[in-house]
Amino acid sequence: MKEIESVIEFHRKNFDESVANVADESALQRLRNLYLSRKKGHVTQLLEKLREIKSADKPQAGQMINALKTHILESLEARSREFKKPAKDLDEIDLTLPGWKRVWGATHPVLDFQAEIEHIFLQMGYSIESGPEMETDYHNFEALNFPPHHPARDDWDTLYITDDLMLRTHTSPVQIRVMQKKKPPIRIIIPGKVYRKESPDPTHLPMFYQVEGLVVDHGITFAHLKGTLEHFLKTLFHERIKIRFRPSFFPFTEPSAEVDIGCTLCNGEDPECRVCSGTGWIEILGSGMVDPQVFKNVNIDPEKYSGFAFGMGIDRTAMFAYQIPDMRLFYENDLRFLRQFQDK
Ligand code: 2NL
Repeated sequence: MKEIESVIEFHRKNFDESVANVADESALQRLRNLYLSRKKGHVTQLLEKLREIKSADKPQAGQMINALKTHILESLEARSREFKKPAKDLDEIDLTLPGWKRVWGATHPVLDFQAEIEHIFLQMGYSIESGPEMETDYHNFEALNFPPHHPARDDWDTLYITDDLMLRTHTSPVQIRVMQKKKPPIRIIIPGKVYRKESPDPTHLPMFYQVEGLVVDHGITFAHLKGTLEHFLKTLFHERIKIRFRPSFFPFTEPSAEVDIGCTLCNGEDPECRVCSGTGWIEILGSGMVDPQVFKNVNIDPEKYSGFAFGMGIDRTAMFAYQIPDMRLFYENDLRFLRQFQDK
C-alpha cells in the first residue's frame, strides 16, 4: 500500500511540473498520451498494478488512482482553455500604433513583361513551349538552314561548349524540336534565355530573353503573319503605337520582314533622339514565312503546309515599353530601380 501511494505521488508531482511548462496544444497532447494512453500511459499502468495488491487495500488504492486521473484530466482541460484564449484583450492593444512594414519579394520586371506577352498569345489560342538552353549544332543552326560559313556560327557570336554543343543563340531550336515531334496544326510561342558572345553595353548583353513564335497549318499566308503581329504589338503597347513592315532576310524564312514601331521616346519629333537616332522608328521584331527547306528538315511537306515565324527580344522591348535607357539596369539588381515596377 505504501509503495503504490508513493508511486502515485511521484506521478502527480511530475505531471504538475510538466503541465505547468507546456507551451502549446501539441505539447499538451503529448503529455495527455504519456499519462492516459490506453496501453502505455502511466495511469493505465497503475490501474494494471492494482491486480497485484491485497484485496483489502484495493478499494482505497483504486480511489487514489482515479483521483490522480481526474486531477490530470482537469489540469489538461484548464491549460487547453488557456491556449484557446486570445493573448490579450482587444482593449489592451493600441490599434493606432503603426504596423510592422513587410518587405515583399516581387517578380522581376523582365519576367512580368514576358508574362504580358504570354497572356496575349494564350488569348489567341497559342501554347507555350520550352526546351534546353544548351543545344546541338543541328538544332541551333543546321536544321534552321544556316549555311556552314554563316557569321552567326562564328565564335564572335556563339558561346561554344564543345565543337557540337553550344549555348542556344535563339529559341528557334525549340521550334525544330516541336516540329520533329508534332504534326500541324502548330501554334506556339517559346520565351526563354538565349546567349551570345557580346560585351555588355546599353543595348547588348551576353544573356538576354527572347520570344519566338511559330504557326504551321494548311493555307497560312503573309496576311496571317501581319494581322497577328499587328494585334500583338497594339495590345502590348496599349494601342499607342505606329507599326511598319520592312523587307528583310533570315536564313530560315522566305520572304522575311522586320517590324518597326514608332519611337516611344520622341514620337519621331527629335532629330537627335538617342533611342531612334532621329529616324522616328525602332526595330522591334523579325519575322517571315517559314522557308520550305526548314519544313523538309523536320519532315513536314511544304506542298501541304505553310507557316509563319517571328522573334523578338523581351528585355530589349521592355526597354522601349518602360523607356529605360540602358538594358544593364535590369540585371544590376539595384532595389531602387526594381521597386519602380512593383504594384503596377
Ligand atoms: C529576330 C528574328 C526570327 C524566326 C525568328 C523561326 C523559327 C523557325 C523557322 C522559321 Cl523553327 N523561323 N524563327 C523567324 C524570323 C525571325 O527572329 O530578330 N529575333 C530577335
